[in-house]
Amino acid sequence: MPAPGLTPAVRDEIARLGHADIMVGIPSFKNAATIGYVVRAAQAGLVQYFPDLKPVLVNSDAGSPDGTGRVVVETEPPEYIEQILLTRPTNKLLRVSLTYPEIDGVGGKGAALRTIFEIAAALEVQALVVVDSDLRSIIPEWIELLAGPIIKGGYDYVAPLYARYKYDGTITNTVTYPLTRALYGNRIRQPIGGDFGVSGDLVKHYLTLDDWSEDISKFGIDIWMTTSALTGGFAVCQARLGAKIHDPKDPGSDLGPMFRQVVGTILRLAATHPDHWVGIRGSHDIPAYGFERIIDPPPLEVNTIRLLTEFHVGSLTLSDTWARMFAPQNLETVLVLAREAGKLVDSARARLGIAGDGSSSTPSTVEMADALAAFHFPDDLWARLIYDLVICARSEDPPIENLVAALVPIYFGRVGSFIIENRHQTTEEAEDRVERQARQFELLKPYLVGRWEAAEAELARAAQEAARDGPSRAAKATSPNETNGNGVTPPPSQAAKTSQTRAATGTDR
Ligand SMILES: Nc1nc2c(ncn2[C@@H]2O[C@H](COP(=O)(O)OP(=O)(O)O)[C@@H](O)[C@H]2O)c(=O)[nH]1
Ligand SMILES: [Mg+2]
Repeated sequence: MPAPGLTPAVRDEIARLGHADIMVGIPSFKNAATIGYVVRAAQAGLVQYFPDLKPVLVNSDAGSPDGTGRVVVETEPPEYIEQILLTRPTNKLLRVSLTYPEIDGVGGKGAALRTIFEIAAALEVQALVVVDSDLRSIIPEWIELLAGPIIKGGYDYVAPLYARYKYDGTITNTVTYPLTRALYGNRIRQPIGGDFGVSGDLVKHYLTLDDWSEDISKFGIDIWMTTSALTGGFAVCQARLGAKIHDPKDPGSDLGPMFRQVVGTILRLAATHPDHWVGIRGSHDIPAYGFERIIDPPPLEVNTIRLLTEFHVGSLTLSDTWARMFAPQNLETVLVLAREAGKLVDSARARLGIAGDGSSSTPSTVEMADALAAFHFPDDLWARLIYDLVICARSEDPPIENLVAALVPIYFGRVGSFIIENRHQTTEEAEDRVERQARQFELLKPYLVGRWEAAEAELARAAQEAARDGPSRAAKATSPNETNGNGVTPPPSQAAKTSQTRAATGTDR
């Protein structure tokens, strides 16, 4: 990636800090209420577990108006930690809060992390630990769990392993885990967990990559970090952190943008790295570091009727866009499922006495899921749809972000089905279903590779023909608009409709 043009303030901080062995980086945006605890836990972890290393803590803030940065520099200092833990580290811990520069006018978690990478590289750290600023469940040991494998074990990338409630982490469970596993052959259970350990070498590798995008500057950053570690050939492991408890997301507005940024990024990366996945079949376990944890994650409620309603309504406005995205037989099955979802929602509403004007109280997750029990969105269909989108991502036209936006209602249908299927299951049993779906992605990998190779062969054939017939034909023959790379001729001007897709689900990534 190109140098982001660090601000003079950031350069001054780098000069002041000079060098460090280990760094904790914390991105933030309006987290004044929670970041103090995260800073104290991180300080305690650095002091307690790495007393002989030179530590630094950097908060990369969006210029939050709620005083997040002030909380970071005013919360109890490292001396307080030394007192309560009765330790005397060799080096004094320095801490900084700064406002990160946007990247090409775009701010977000990814832009915050890029500044953190720049600082970590300039300070020549051995290990960088990144943790979110809204964490409630972080304890000092997390710093050891995320940095230990790098400093003691020679790993470059440490992904988190959390205990999560069965309905939590749906972007992870439905897309990033199974797709990362099937594409690259690595079973990284939380590829977008948000809390990571990164070696100094990998930080420098990140800074050399030149594929930064708007999505990566936002919530695409996590899957970009994980995928870039894999495609760069770095040594990856996982760390058992226990439960992840953090700020819940606003169901109506927050998850749709995150889904688009994360899924857009994973698809774009797949399309630009075929050499890293076309030849891979099956998958293997990734070593896990840290002692086992037995934790019951806090439950959460999900409005399943709303999920299936979104799926059905999406089919009414987006079917033309879907026709550009999916192989014909997959499209047909999705449309049948969406109709079925609509009918089941109508009868469930009647059975549960839910008024259309929202005046009635919302039934529980189990009540809704019981009323919708006949709905089932098969694993293999979901895998094929995601694979169809990998094929679409080969082309810039239509932009993959429009197609991913049009995928959101189908994702809601898939999540609704998962909740219905697991309504009476334990979290462990639901986990078996996540595994079953991931195996389905692996089983269908030949479908993806077959379509990919056919599209490549078509491109090569067109290029050959064009070379033979002259330049004017060349432009026509290779235009991705013709077939969208997936063999489906698109009707005109459908992209605009994708903006109608609205985000609404009750689950977190
Ligand atoms: N600097 C910065 N940090 C952000 C921004 N958006 C989110 N973050 C941080 O990224 C982390 C993860 O964000 P969060 O909203 O908790 O996402 P989730 O945990 O994945 O649901 C938190 O530490 C946020 O403060 C942003 O626009 N700028
Ligand atoms: Mg969070």
